[in-house]
Amino acid sequence: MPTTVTISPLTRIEGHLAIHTEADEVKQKDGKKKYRVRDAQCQGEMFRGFEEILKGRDPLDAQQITQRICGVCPVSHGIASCRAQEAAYGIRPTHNGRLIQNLILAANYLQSHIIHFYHLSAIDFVDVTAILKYSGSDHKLKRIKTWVKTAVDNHGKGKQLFPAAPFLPRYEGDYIGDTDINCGLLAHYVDALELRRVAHEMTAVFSGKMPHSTSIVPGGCTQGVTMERILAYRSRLKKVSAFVDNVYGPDVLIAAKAYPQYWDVGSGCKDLLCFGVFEDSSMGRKLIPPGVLMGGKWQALQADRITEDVGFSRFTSPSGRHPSRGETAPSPHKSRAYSWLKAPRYKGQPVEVGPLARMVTAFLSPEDNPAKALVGSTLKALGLAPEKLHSVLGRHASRWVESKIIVDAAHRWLDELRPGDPPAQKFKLPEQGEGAGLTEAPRGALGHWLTLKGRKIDRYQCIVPTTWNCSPRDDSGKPGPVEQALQGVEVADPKHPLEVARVVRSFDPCLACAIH
Ligand code: NFE
Repeated sequence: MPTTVTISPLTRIEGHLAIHTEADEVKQKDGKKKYRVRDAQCQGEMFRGFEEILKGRDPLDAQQITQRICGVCPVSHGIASCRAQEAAYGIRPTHNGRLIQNLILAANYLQSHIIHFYHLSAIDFVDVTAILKYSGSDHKLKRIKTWVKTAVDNHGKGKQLFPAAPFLPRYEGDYIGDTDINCGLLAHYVDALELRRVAHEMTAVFSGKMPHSTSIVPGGCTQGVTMERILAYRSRLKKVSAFVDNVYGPDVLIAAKAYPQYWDVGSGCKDLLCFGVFEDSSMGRKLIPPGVLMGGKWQALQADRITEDVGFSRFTSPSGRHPSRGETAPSPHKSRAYSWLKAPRYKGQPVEVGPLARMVTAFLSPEDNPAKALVGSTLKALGLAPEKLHSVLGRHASRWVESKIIVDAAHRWLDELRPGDPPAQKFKLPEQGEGAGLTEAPRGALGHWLTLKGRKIDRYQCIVPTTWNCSPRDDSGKPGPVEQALQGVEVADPKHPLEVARVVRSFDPCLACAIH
């Protein structure tokens, strides 16, 4: 009989995700038991229905309403909606509008990647109780020590039970053993909170506020370009840039050095999809180009080959449709169904999306792009074959490499802004039309598909990064990318499935987005 290993809910992600696995006992030479995951299910546990909310509304509300899908990546939804509307209206953003959208999105990516590494994932590796041995004078570390000590002292005494969340309680397991390394990473955990604030301020320079930008519109942005705004953004970008170079990169290397086995854990389906992101010229060329990896080979993206299955999803909408014809008919009690996520497929196959997919497809793309040099030099420095990127550590390393590419590009986009030039394109709303907005959110490929009738939204469908990654089985029974990545993962203690959590969190799931 297999052992059931369940994490419900999985914390330190956005939204409501349950992971159910079945694992087989494996005997080891030393007589100790361990468990190997044979099968996994990702269960998205909530329905929201944004696509239904949008029906019949003014299309110009769409970039505002869809941003409410998520507080972490609202900018990406705003931009995907604008791209879909621009296609339907037959317009392109102005020179400044394109660059401002890039700068807003760049800041959102940077805060997202920093929060993911330090605040969501690193404490799967860092031993927070090591702080109890700290005897130095760093103010922030002393405060963390008091916090953790109170939790440890009070635990089980019927007092305030868990006052050190998100540090304690936790799954017990093979955390980093070196006290100095643990304390250093905890100090960076606090520094990263400050950097995240700085990145949010960068977003707000051109977007009015964060989350939920008020300024992104089809054709550009309502916020004009001034020297003051350029300086406000650049001064903060320099701080984030220094953190990415001097702290984030070295810390990813520390994790990689401490856990080299995670270059071989959590590989998943190895087929990858990227829509491309950051319009890098008025001709629609993207900084990170679109591309697909299937069966180990790079191929050009064919967006008409995307479908969504619902065989195991809580929907009665027709299965296997292209999203431009998709429907959202919730069915909470449907038999066999175990998730509120649909199962998007590319050419009928599950594909992984996200920073790993972007960096690998860009690295292999025939188009010149900055990932070629940086992915190549990073692999060389680490002495790794590209194949190793399909892993838990590959996802963390890809996020850092991408942060570096984005920081460099943002400096250039600031130089290219033209103060005083129009930030947005004028346009007239057509009676009817259709458009697809394909972009990339921090967590991966994001698509919005829009149909207009009588100047109102007739149909709106989103396929969101985590819907790709955490999808349930498709109609043919093929598991989704995270479900596949969990197959074969070894767990030391089924009551403390830290190894499972590490794999799932490496995808940076956002269930709020995925179920939308
Ligand atoms: Ni809610 Fe999002 C990103 C989008 S994820 S965070 O990044 O789109 O599935």
